[in-house]
Amino acid sequence: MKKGNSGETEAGRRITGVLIPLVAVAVLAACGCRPKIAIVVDPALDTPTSTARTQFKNDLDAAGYSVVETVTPFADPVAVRSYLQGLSESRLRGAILIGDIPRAYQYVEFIPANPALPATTEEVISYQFYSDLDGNFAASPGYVSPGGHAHSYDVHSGDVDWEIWVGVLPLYEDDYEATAEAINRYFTRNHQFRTAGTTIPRAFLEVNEHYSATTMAEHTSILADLQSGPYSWTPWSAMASAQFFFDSPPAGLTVAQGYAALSAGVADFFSGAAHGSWAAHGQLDIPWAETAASMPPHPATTTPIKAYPAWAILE
Ligand SMILES: [Ca+2]
Repeated sequence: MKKGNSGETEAGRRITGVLIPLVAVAVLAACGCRPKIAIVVDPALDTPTSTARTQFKNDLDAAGYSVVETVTPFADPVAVRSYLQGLSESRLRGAILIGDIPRAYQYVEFIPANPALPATTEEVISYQFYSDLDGNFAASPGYVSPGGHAHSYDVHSGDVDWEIWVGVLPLYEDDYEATAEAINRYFTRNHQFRTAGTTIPRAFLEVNEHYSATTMAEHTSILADLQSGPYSWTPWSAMASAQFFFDSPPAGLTVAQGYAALSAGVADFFSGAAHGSWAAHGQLDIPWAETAASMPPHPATTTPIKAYPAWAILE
């Protein structure tokens, strides 16, 4: 029987591989050292999302996380950050902010790699304010928030790395009823995903306006990237049924074919990527994305809709 570096046998490793998850869950639960996720809930969304949230919290618990939830009318982003900082000593991994949670802002400068292009500055919403819990956010003397925000910072210093991830299920267009419906739909799908796995009945479909291939070698490289590259939608994009569309004259492929396939109802999960890049077609635009929750036919196609995807990601 072969021995590994630490001296254990192949059989030992196999047995260990079976036992460790069961033992680990029991030990982590007992010692209180499970990785922790904080859920911060806007009080106005507490009752209307309560049932779905309970399911979500149970799912996280079953996945080995410890969940701490607060339903608090935080006065400002400093109070939210202080709350998260208080949890950060106890294996806090991430925070999910639900609803109208106070937002901090940062004044940032974008310096292009191309020296011929000018730097641009902008005041942006800062969820980094909650991800970096031990760094310093400050306003320099004389700094005035361009948007008139009370908590806006132009200096970020110290340990600027992020300690936790932050997820946001925001208040949508100041409409609490629509937001609650959307959040409940999300948690329902999340539960389906966790319990039924990643199976989808038809296919994953991606239309990507960023890329275009001029040779078959380029086509093959782009396709491989979309299937399993850093920006791919694995595991769905790696399935044999996945379909990808980008402009590739050597392969006779166009983005228009992709939108037609979407309208023809081939997909359960659609990803459309356009970004507003200078190279984009502009076939995926904001008005269409704004109404994509109901997945209307794309204006570029006249094909009658046979079925809509269950999920759509537009970027
Ligand atoms: Ca940090």
